[in-house]
Amino acid sequence: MLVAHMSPAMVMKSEESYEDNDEREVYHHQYQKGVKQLVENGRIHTLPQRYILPASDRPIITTSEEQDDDSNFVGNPKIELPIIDFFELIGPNRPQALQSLAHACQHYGFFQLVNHGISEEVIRKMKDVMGRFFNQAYEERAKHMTSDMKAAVRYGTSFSQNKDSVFCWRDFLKLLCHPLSHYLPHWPQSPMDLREVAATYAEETNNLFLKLMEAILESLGIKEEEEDEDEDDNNNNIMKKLEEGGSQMMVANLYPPCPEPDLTLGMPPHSDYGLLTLLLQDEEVEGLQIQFQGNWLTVKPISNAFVVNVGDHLEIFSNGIYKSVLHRVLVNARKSRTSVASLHSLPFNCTVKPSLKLINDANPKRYKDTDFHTFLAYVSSREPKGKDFLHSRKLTSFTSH
Ligand SMILES: O=C(O)CCC(=O)C(=O)O
Repeated sequence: MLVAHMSPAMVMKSEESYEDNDEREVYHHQYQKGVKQLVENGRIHTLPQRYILPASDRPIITTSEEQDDDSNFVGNPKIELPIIDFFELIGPNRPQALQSLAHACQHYGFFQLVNHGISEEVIRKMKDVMGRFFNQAYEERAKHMTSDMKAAVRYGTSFSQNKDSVFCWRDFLKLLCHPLSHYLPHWPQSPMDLREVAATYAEETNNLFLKLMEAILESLGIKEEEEDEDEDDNNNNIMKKLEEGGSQMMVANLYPPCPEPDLTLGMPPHSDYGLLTLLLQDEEVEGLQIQFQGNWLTVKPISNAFVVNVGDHLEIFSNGIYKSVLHRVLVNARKSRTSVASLHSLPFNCTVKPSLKLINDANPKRYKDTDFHTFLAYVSSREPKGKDFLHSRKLTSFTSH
């Protein structure tokens, strides 16, 4: 527990000023413990060097006219994401709802899902238990710290903790979910109700994801029964594979108040690797921004809605018709922010490739086949940046987006 004995003055010392390797090691070690621990231990008033982004990567945080001093909201231009009403999607208005879904996935890569049928109680309990997880003593949280990207549970900080040259202002808890019976015994036992609450949430979000995927396939003009039985095409019967047990990872994010939010980010620009992500935003504290027509725009939270986004696998599967869009997270000087993302895709051992139904003369095959191991090898070998992985899967003649 070296860090516990450090004075606030040491916490604020700049990296360059360390005299020997032992001292440098302490400095790095403490950042590995995460931002919550840093804030609680250090009472810091300026942002440590380790979190300061180069000027070109910093967000521009403006204060809007409506924003008074007590506001929890950051300024910046907002985006109203398309709203998809799940109730419409499963009712007689399905054809129109499918058109809206296709438009959202094609032009925004994001939408707000309302009337999704997951109860307010399930959502409230999930946010609450994740909040209580982060509020535990560091030693309890640290039991789940690991750099093993395949671990059933991973508590950590920043974006890619072992690779990031500049750290992000974020701590996280990642839980692998499927098959639940396999992963559940590894999940944290404290808080006591975490396993039960998170398991219910995982099952309900997975069921919702399956219904959304059916709608997405239909919106792409793909009907399962029409798919070829060609055994070489791993994308055949995608729904069958997902129903038998796709991959699901839940990520709870914590962004504590940050002394200089205009110098850093909670998460850098990134896209998600899977098919779809279902995100529960903090209803009171904005932070999520998406890149839209070249600008960074802040997503206004809607109470009890899921922000759903297209991941890299869906961009590949749809042969580029649906877009996996860059997004990032701003942090806030006054309020802590939390979010819970659920990332869904094919089973980890499956290959993802453009659907044969979506390859034709007008839209030739745009992406190489890929799998989870290729993704892990890629992200383990370098500092992840933007949509680099997806770009690495592009066939060289198509580099337009
Ligand atoms: O915190 C958020 O709103 C977004 C989180 C996110 O982008 C992620 O978990 O991939």
